[in-house]
Amino acid sequence: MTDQAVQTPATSNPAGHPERVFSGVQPTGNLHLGNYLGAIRNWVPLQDQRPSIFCVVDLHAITAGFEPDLADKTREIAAAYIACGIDPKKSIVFPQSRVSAHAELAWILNCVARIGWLDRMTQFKDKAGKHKERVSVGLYAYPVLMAADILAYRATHVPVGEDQKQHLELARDIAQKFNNDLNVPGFFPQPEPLILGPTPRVMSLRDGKAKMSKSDASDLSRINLKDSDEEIAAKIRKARTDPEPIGGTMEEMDARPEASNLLGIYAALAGKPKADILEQFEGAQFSTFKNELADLAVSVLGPIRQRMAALLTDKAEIDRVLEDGAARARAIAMPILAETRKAAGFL
Ligand code: AQP
Repeated sequence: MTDQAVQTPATSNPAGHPERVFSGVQPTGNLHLGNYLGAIRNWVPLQDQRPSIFCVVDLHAITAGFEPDLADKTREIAAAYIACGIDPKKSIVFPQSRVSAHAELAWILNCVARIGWLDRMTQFKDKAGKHKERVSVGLYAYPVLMAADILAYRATHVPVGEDQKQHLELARDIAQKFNNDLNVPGFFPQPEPLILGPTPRVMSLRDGKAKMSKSDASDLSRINLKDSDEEIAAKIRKARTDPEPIGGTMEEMDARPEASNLLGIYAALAGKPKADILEQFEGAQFSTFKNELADLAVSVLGPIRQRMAALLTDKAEIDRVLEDGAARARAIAMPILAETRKAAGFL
């Protein structure tokens, strides 16, 4: 996957703004295989195609409560980006909170987005659960801040996991409404979601119907990028499956969500279509398949963990990289924010 050219769709950008890639990850909890396969890994080839901006979205991280070691977690995500193959000289890597345009544009866009639009966001419903009145206003407005992250750079291509598709559609609606309401056609381009790879939604190792998530109470549900080789292998061996051997059609496997998820993880790690993996392991017992999957996962994730650990021994260098990225990000976002303020009619 990482060394293949990625076909990206054309985006609606009538004003011909320069094309840019933007994406980010929150510095909350441990980065896991879902973040890697659904997002970060897919960013690597994109940075050779268009100018790319990869943000550590620390303002998003506080929507669910203040993190005690936010700065260290921010450094950890930056180290993960670099360990996974993001080149901070080629791409811009920075913490969201170091570029004030994100928060300022988010306020303007809060006045564009409609309550009815936000009420439809399924991630908010999942995260707020039954106690909607007790969660922060920030959690509710999260997708508007995400729209601001993207539009602050007039980003045209946004590689995300499938779980973020609805937020991307909202960002497109907000961009369109801003352009229409203020009569500035093409001011913001329509950002195009890039949902890439054979496994755009990695599911929990304990429940094939729930997505792999940092906030799942069970650590056995996910493979963390920081897990040791032994932990990775043990979690894969303990992953829930069913008693049947691997086989059947892709449609039949879809009715076996845990089994299908493991095949999907194998396919994504191997950089092959899932149908090929189904054919390769047809008739195999899960005990055999899990050993192969564990070896593959360790061979991909082990070197990433080692690179991350090496990078994190020099915090000052990570801070220098992030500060350099923030300065380059500001140089793009601040003029776009100034134009936005003008379009909105501020003095
Ligand atoms: N399970 C997943 N499969 C595929 N992609 C995933 N992503 C997250 N989980 C999966 C993608 O990772 C990127 C960064 O996500 P984020 O930092 O915004 O956090 P998130 O989506 O909220 O991730 P989590 O693990 O689910 O965190 P919690 O538990 O805190 O909610 C995004 O591109 C996302 O699509």
